[in-house]
Amino acid sequence: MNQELFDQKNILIIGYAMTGQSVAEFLVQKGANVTVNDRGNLIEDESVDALIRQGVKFVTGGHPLSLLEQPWDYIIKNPGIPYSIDIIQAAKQQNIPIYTDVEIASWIASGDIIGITGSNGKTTTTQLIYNLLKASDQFETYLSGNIGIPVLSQVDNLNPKDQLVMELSSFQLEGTQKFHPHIAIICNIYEAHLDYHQTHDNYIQAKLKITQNQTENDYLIYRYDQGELTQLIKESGTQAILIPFSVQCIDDVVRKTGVYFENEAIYYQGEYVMSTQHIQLPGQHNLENILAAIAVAKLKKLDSKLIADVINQYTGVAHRIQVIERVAGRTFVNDSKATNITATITALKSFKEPIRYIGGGLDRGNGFDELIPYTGQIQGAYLYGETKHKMKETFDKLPGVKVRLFDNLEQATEQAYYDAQAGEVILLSPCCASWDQFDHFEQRGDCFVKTVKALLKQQPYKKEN
Ligand code: UMA
Repeated sequence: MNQELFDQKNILIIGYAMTGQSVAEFLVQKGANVTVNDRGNLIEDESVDALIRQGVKFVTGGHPLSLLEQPWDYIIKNPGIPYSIDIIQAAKQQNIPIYTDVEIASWIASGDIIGITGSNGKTTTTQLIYNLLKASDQFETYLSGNIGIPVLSQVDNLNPKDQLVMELSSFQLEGTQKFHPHIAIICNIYEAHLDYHQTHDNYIQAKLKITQNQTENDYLIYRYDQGELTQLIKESGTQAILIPFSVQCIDDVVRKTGVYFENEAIYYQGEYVMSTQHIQLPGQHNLENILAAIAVAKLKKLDSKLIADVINQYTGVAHRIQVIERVAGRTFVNDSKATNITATITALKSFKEPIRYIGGGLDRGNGFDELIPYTGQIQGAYLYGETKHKMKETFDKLPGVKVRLFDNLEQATEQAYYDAQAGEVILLSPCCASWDQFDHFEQRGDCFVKTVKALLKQQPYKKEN
């Protein structure tokens, strides 16, 4: 490792939380002089005391511009903080380099980086790739990134033959300069995170950074069925070998170079890999995630039998169209990770049964009418959070859908629980970020699961219902 990148360097970490903590712990080990700055107070965080004992300084409760009067070698920014905040803008003007943990990791990581991005499905795809590679005895495999494991907590473990599987958000990719995955995957691109990136084009450019440093010895796996993405990849000038995946558009290009679904089976460059008969994940979107993961497994020369075993065993990611209970003919589904319209459309498309829909959350300024074509099965809408009135405007346009408003998720879940009939799906797929009432979507999903389980205990359904 290039110790001189860190040793005795003056480094300012902006934004603590999981990422900032891992960056501070990493840098302390490498001999850097570290200061952490967060707008929060970090009072109850035990990790702060441990780092203070190791010489890390903390400036909390805001982002004073006076911090920039010190001679920083560079800043490492938490991906959750937008580039638009004053201190980042001021640092840019002073030409202080600003990096993310993903960029730092790419300077020093041994082994192959497999980077996965996309608007939806990237967590499932990342998990599948990790499970597949982990099942092989050819190399060690590590998991990291947006999935909830900061990458700098992993890089010191890596040897040259190892595989580092990284879920990458647009927040993490924006601002990368040297980041260079050997295999990159773009699951799909839809409109998302406009509040962070300001324009759709900025968002797309951030996503495409995943391939900016790839060479003709690297691979880019991407969704072929999405014409816009195929076009963007052509225009990006990527040097990587292209591997398209496709469920719908099976042509000569895909058959020769890609991975695809045909006749209830999955094929890789013309070779049969597995039947789809025993796959447990629901929906076409999951089939696409599986195709992308199989492309990686095949590039890593995994045996088709092993691939089929791993894929067939997999039942899904927590909080992502996750069936949490099937009771008295009712199916309770936690899709708390659906923080945007496309993700909720995907959830609505995954079921054929009538749906009790629970949604709402942080208001990012968008409307919800794009949901309308996918709402045919919705019997009742149980809305809460900042967006409940805006969502009501959309659901009021649907004949026969009873719309009710609540103060919080518990109340909305309770009413949906009482109204649900046998044969129905009770779906939390909020279509909004959680931050108006929760710290993160996991907390929101846990709240839903807890409420459902408590109701099942206290007010079990009568047999005849
Ligand atoms: N903060 C400031 N100033 C600001 C804004 C925030 O100081 O103006 C501080 C907050 O007080 C907080 C920290 O910055 O202390 C940000 O907290 P966080 O929870 O966002 O950060 P982490 O725990 O480090 O989580 C981040 C990712 N969060 C985001 O990108 C918003 C996690 O992705 C990721 O798992 C983790 O790093 C490890 O890599 C979460 C996410 O929601 C799951 N990602 C978005 C998504 O998937 O849509 C992109």
